[in-house]
Amino acid sequence: PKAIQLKDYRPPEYLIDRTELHFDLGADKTRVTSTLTLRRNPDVTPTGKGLTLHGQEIELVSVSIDGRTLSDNDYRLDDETLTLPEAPEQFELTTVGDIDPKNNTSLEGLYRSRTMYCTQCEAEGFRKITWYLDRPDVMSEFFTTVVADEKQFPVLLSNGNLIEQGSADNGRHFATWHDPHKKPAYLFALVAGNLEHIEDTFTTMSGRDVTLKIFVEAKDLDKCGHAMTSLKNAMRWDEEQYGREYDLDIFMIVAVDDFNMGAMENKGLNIFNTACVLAKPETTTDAGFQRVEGVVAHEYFHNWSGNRVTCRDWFQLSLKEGFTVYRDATFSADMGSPTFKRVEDVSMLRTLQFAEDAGPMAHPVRPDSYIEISNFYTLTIYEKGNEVVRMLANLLGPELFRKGTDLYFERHDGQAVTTEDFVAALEAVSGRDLTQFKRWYDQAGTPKLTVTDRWDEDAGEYHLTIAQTCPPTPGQPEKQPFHIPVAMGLLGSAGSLPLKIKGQAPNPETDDNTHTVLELTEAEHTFVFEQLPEKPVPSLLRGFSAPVKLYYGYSRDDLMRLMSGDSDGFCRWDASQQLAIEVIEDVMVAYQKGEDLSGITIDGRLIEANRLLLQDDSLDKAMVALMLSLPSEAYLGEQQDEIQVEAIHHSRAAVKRALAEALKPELTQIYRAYDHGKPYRPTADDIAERSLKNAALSYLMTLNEPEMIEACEQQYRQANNMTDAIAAVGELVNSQASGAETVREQVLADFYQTWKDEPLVVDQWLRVQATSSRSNTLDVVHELEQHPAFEPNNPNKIRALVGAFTNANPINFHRADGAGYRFLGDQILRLNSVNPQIAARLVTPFTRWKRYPKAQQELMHAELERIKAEPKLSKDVYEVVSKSLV
Ligand code: DPP
Ligand code: ZN
Repeated sequence: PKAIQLKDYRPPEYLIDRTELHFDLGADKTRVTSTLTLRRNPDVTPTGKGLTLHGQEIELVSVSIDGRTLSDNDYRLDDETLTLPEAPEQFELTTVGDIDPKNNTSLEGLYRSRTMYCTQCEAEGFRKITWYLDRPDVMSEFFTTVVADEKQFPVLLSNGNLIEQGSADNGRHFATWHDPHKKPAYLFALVAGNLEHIEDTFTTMSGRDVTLKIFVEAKDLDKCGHAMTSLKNAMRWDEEQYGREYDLDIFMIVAVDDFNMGAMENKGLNIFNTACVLAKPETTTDAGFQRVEGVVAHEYFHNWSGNRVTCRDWFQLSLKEGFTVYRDATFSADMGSPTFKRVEDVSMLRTLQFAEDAGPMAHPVRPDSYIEISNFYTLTIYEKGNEVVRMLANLLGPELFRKGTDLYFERHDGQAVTTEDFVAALEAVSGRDLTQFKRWYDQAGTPKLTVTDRWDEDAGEYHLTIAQTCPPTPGQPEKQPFHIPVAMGLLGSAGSLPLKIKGQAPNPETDDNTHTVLELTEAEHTFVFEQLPEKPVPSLLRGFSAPVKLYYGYSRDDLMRLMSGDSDGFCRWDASQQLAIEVIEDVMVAYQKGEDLSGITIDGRLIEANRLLLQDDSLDKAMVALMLSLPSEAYLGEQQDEIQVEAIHHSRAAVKRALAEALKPELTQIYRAYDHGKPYRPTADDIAERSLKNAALSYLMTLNEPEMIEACEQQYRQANNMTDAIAAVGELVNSQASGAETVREQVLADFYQTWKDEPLVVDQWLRVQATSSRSNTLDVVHELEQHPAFEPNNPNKIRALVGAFTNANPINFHRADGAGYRFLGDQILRLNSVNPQIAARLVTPFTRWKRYPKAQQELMHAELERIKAEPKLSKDVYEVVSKSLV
């Protein structure tokens, strides 16, 4: 397979003004007739090579130009293209082809999911439907007719507005849709099925009524309300925050069970993984409710950031994704708890994106080459892309940023553009030179800030020096300094200190008396703070103002001061995590020496800090829950030079147990005070309360006491919502107590019996077992693979069982005998031919092989080699595996 390079980008030689599609959904095959109105692109000098269209896995029936059928000599056909060497300047091209959606297990193009037909065209799925210029800079007006059996497929949908419908021969019917907005093929969608829907209306800011419909299978009709509310909130928010109004008379969402990603922003017809749209308290956790709200908003926001203004080529993917994640993250923050949302996002970024950025698949936010674009729907494109937009928004401040996005949308409406164009609009409104800032788009790797300081008691001056470096990444041995905003303040013994930087006037946009943003542009800067009454503790990177790793030698007392006294919620939380990391690392040293960890004493400061948290009624419960939670094993691993899975797991567990012992009265009180009969609401306050209570339960369960096991079982049986139910199941599944065995078996069996007809709940049942830290988990996973609940080709099931075991269960996945690795290798090889995208995603844990001790490295390396030796390796898997082996 060959790499595609950004530097090879050329504008299209032909444009498609009009696209007319006719789908005949047969019992067996589907016949697609496409009529394209083509003309030469006046801005491009002809290369004389004619016209080459993309097309894959389509059986050609006929090709004609302006109504004249071509003979075999008039075109060339291969596995990926159809070439017309003698294409005229301007013409109508009709192709007829047969496709086989029933056997399309890749879930790209047109495919069958349970009883319905649906499509997924981003990034390059449209070429599996018909021959086309399947690239985002070719935008066309679409007319789509679908013909299908009326009984089996009463609902026929596509993009835009329904312009005609009626009956056809043999008990069939048809519908014709017209999308007046020009769009690239990746935004095309079609759905045919026996679906029910809920309906609502939204009146836009200019007073137009838009019909909103959410289509699902009949059994899911009771789970659409939250998505509808979220959609209306998102529509209003986008009007208020960005001045963006919806532009069609109808907006539709369809839920499908088999879906490679979360959801897809097809124009006017979003298609969603059921996991990202269905929600009701009995079946959906708090995290699930929040995910639905966030994803519904995300896809809706794409209507402007993605659809009206789209990407020139796939290297620009973050243009729409980074910006849209930023939009949905700020939306979710507005709807719920901003600190909670920020901490959640930063945790994910620092654990998973930082790992990606330090591994063989590291790539810039705007990559310059890829083999398979599906492999680039990454945390870097989405989450680091979000951070880059967030930095821009913060550098400009809210007013200028809004002016900048207004200009961007106005300038580029209906165009396919680049990240340069986005930044240019922000430069134009602010007068700022963002040339250096743009390195964030071009240079991969996580910058590292090393902070040192000096206190000059006599002068009352505090000297803060910040140096930046960035490690090499594939293809980029050397890095230029980044433009890094460091939001900060200084803490004294009684709270925030006034800031006065020598030689610098305060910036009224970002500074108050106690908060400022330092802008780093050089490899090293020193800032001198004057007129200080005492030696301060610096509060750095407030709100996580830049996606960097920051090193400063905080003492544990400094961390306690930040935890209790800083004005920034993020920094308080981060200090709690840093303190916990240090205490866990103390225990790791003891573990490595072979000491018994069962009754180990830990640094009392961690206990005291947590006691204060638990006793302070004035604190936001969300903050308490967050600060009380220990850093994950994955994040702890990220802090180590070499990841010692067992040491991390056992030391973290020992610290958790020691905290539970010391804080048992406080934790018990929180647990007992919770009213389990309270009606469920997914509000920020209630979510925080549940999360704190379940954190208390989790601590107390480490004590292996019979009354807690009983309480846990009771919580499961009494729960009126899935958050509490699954939290209890999770604790029982992980419990090492001998008394938990019987309860665990009963509860798991009861859970399955209760929910076996709800696929999304069954996913949770699989996940909770796959992530158990008990030592027989791999055997359980093998058994579950044979269980009727596990559908081997359904992405959600694969993620719930295989993905959860290999990504979220380090102690069992990294078993010394390599059995966990072999399991993953087998799954990747099995899925390679079934669904290459999903197979390639599963490789991720293996990409980190160099981070582990030698014995584990060798075992993982052997699995990568075994996969690479597969003769029919998909491009998707090949790219990840071959880059990992470099
Ligand atoms: N463009 C889609 C999304 O992120 C990818 N599935 O919303
Ligand atoms: Zn997106």
